[in-house]
Amino acid sequence: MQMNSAVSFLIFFFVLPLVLADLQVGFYDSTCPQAESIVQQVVQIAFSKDPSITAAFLRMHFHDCFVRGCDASILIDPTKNNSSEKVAGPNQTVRGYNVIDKAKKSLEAACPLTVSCADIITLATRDSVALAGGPNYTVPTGRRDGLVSNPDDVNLPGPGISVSGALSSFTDKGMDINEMVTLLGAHTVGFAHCFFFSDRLSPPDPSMDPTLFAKLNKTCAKKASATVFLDQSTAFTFDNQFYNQILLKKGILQIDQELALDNSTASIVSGFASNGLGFQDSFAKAMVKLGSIEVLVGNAGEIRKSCSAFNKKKKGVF
Ligand code: HEM
Ligand SMILES: *[C@@H]1O[C@H](CO)[C@@H](O)[C@H](O)[C@H]1NC(C)=O
Ligand SMILES: *[C@@H]1O[C@H](CO)[C@@H](O)[C@H](O)[C@H]1NC(C)=O
Ligand SMILES: *[C@@H]1O[C@H](CO)[C@@H](O)[C@H](O)[C@H]1NC(C)=O
Ligand SMILES: *[C@@H]1O[C@H](CO)[C@@H](O)[C@H](O)[C@H]1NC(C)=O
Ligand SMILES: *[C@@H]1O[C@H](CO)[C@@H](O)[C@H](O)[C@H]1NC(C)=O
Ligand SMILES: CC(=O)N[C@H]1CO[C@H](CO)[C@@H](O)[C@@H]1O
Repeated sequence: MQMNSAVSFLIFFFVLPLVLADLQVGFYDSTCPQAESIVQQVVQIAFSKDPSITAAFLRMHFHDCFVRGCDASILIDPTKNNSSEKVAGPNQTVRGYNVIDKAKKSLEAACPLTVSCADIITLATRDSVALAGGPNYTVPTGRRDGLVSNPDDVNLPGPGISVSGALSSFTDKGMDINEMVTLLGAHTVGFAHCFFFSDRLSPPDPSMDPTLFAKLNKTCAKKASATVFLDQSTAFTFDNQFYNQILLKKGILQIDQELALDNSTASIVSGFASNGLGFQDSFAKAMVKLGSIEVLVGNAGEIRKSCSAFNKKKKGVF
């Protein structure tokens, strides 16, 4: 008897919280049943005004999850005496913050201090991908918001990285070569600024299609902050055309073009280029995996009241 109650004590107070401390589909079903539909409405309005919001969220989600895990650390504004991830070089040009803030405002009105900013990024990304013609996948929630945002933690791969260099940064996060090639398929939407690929223009990169070269050379001559579509064929549609474009030497970023040329990735690229449904299916699975990197769950971290600032510490508790 005594043994039994000791065991149930252990199960109740130790094992159970561990089980609950997992991401799960429908995490907010009882605490905030409208959570997912509130995010979806805000995203739908934003998308109808600017369909490039899909690209904004995809990049934000990637930059959040690859730095300290998916904990919304990317959303923290720097303060007068302290920096944050937003200030780091690779963050440059990440966008979509105002839409996340709008969703948070509606969620705080409906269910105060319940839905994390990390989950808002995840859900908004999912919804915007579906609106752009991509897969509409179910995604587990229950992430908590982080308490640290430090520019020194931002160590993201740059556009000139080699395939093997990129792969080591993905394997560090538990993702394999298939998942990496799949996730880079997100470059089927969105823009790139000239300063991220101008090294391919002088001297001319022989792996670039000459017509594309002429076009980029002209656009980028105007100013380094000019932008071009990452997918020159269907820039606002979430499809597999990115892979067909890089097979035609029409990749914009060096890493994108390398995926089609490198022996370790070329066959994955041609597989996705000829199988749009296969790509969508792989993408949904890889996004769920990306969204679970080093997440904070249970009682870790906090639920932020405002996504761009840590909650104020309670005073006089002790
Ligand atoms: C080796 C990995 C990667 C590198 C080196 C890389 C690099 C870049 C660069 C340089 C840009 C241009 C940014 C700009 O000019 O504003 C960009 C844009 C973008 N990236 Fe990546 N990326 C990588 C992986 C990913 C992943 C995994 C995703 C999402 C799953 C992603 C989604 C996007 C999107 C959607 C854009 C367009 C952003 C916009 O229109 O604002 N990238 N990426
Ligand atoms: C910034 O100021 C806050 C509040 O005064 C303080 O708690 C924090 O330690 C300071 N941070 C740094 C890096 O100085
Ligand atoms: C995705 O699926 C959900 C749940 O079935 C639905 O409410 C939503 O409208 C779908 N989104 C799109 C863009 O089709
Ligand atoms: C200051 O930066 C440190 C390191 O990122 C972080 O732990 C702390 O919460 C930040 N404080 C403020 C007030 O932003
Ligand atoms: C355009 O191409 C020429 C010839 O390679 C090069 O010298 C020039 O720097 C390029 N322009 C830009 C903006 O890179
Ligand atoms: C790719 O494989 C082919 C034949 O298997 C070989 O000739 C070529 O050198 C390889 N290229 C690279 C970059 O490893
Ligand atoms: C949104 C944001 O804060 N972007 C910053 C990213 O980092 C650069 C410096 O590297 C800043 O100039 C941007 O303001």
